[in-house]
Amino acid sequence: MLKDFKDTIIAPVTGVQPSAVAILRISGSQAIDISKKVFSHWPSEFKYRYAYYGTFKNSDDGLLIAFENNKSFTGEECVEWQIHGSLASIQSLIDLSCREGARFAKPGEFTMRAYFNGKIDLTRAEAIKDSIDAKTESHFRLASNVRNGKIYLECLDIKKSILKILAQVEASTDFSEEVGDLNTLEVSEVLTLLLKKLDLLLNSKSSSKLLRKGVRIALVGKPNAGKSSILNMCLGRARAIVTDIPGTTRDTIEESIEIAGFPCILVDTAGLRTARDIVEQIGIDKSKDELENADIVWYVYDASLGWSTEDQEVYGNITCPKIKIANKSDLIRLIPEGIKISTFTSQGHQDLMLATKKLVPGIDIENQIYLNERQTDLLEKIHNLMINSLHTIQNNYSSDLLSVDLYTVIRYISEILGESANPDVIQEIFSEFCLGK
Ligand SMILES: Nc1nc2c(ncn2[C@@H]2O[C@H](COP(=O)(O)OP(=O)(O)OP(=O)(O)O)[C@@H](O)[C@H]2O)c(=O)[nH]1
Ligand SMILES: [Mg+2]
Repeated sequence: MLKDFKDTIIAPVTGVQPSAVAILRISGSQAIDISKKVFSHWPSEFKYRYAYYGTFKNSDDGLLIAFENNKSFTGEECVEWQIHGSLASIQSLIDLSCREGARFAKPGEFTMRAYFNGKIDLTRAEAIKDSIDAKTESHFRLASNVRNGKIYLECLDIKKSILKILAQVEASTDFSEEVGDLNTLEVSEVLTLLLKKLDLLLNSKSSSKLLRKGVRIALVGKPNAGKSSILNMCLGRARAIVTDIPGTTRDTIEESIEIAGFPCILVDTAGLRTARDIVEQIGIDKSKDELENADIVWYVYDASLGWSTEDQEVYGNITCPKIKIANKSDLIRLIPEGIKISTFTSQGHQDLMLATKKLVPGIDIENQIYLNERQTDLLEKIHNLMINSLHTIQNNYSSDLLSVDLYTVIRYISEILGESANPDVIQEIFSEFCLGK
């Protein structure tokens, strides 16, 4: 899916300004010409991928590095200017470049060009965004694996094997006298192996989903049990209001933390009781929604008051993985039910983390593949078609049926890789990128 881009585009590729240094990237057929006009020390013996120090036309000074199209990120001539990261310097150089014929780049436009210019396939383009969005190191490393071609290579492998089967099917139909009948045993062995490969890929789908959306942990319990105090203890700061008045928290509060390499969202909720007013009722309804939507529930009770029938009623109805937390354990001697916590002394904090880790699926950085929803969806369709194909071959049904299914598999693989993806899908993917990427 190659495309010829006429415009030369420019944007800062570094983040929040002001900063010590900013990098402006200019990409397209005029990148060098425009750079020559704004950089006053253009070297007489210019070389690509060499850093040159000099002054820019807006009187800033910095470095310039140019990349030829087969070595650049975008697959076009590309020049990067490292300048002072002041808004004024950045804006004036962008204005100067636009006057010389460049245009300000749209979000994701550099990566989109890299994709259309055949530098990367769609899975690697998506992984660039995932790498930028990653909130934990393990998420970043999994996204990097995809960026380095893990899904791309797996898909190419599957595609190659399917094309081979299709060639055999066609040869056995068109030239049966020369090549003989289709070796159904061999084909079903290959299909079985491919199905195992797909199973392995799809095994990562639930942990990929959790990495993407974060593990939602709801802090639930009666008023005054110490839910907000536990939230604050886990964050290491006083995020939620804590008082001894039951019903202090009225709305849900969400904050991110990392547990076992997973981004987790801790959700503090309003204490469960018969509401005293409409505001509290809305808060309690939200707490009940959180109970439904959570991946894990931390059920908190006041250990000094003991485990009540109301606690048991709510706790017993929680269907997702749950942890019983006996808070205020500094107030009692007896070992209560659940994990003993005191937010006053931080006792039990580590135990809580360890117990939660056990409920979060482990991450195997080497073997796991980070899949997004688009890829998962297509891989599942491929998986179903392969099961059909295996069924067709094992029951000696018409080889036309086999061809139709396997050609559809090829089409779906091409969609995963972006070789034949719908333009609207492509547009949507790149529109979610940040500016300068
Ligand atoms: N002794 C003792 N008191 C605690 C502990 N944790 C919290 N408290 C106290 O218990 C009271 C209630 O704490 P919160 O964290 O506001 O309780 P909550 O469950 O969020 O209450 P609501 O928002 O009303 O649902 C406050 O006075 C806290 O200081 C603890 O570990 N030990
Ligand atoms: Mg509270």
